[in-house]
Amino acid sequence: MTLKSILLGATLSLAALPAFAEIIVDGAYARASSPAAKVGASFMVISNTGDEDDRLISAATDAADRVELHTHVMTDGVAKMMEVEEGFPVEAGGEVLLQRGGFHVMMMGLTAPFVQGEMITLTLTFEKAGDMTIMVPIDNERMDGMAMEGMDHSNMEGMATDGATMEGMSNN
Ligand SMILES: [Cu+2]
Repeated sequence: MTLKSILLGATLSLAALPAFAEIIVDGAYARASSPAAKVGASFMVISNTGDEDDRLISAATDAADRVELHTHVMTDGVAKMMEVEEGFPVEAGGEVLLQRGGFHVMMMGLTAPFVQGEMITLTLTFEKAGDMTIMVPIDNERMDGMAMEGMDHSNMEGMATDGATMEGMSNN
């Protein structure tokens, strides 16, 4: 084999390397607003350390009958949840924050109450990276993010510390 053909081979194999999306999920937790609640939501930080844009397109869990990807929109000063059918984009080298008052994984028809400290299994499906199954701790008491969901006044304290909490998260 000549040097030239070795170099050519190396170039070809480099060119053949596919772009990839490498997904990391951090700080996931799930909560329901009360023990009797039939719906719950999960929040997390999704990072893409790969070199290809990706997208969370769906999620599934056996803890609920149905799972949707939601966001909050303001309509006439009232926060409402809406399904995001195209999913959540996670660009190459970027991250997307699923947090209270914003993007979240919505679980409807909970098969059992969300008990503080227990775990649920959540499978996230990405357009490029495929399926990723994670264990998500239930933390009904967590206060971070913008607590816009519902009219739960116990969240007022959490709202007051939003800025600090979010700054802390982005420094991770
Ligand atoms: Cu929702």
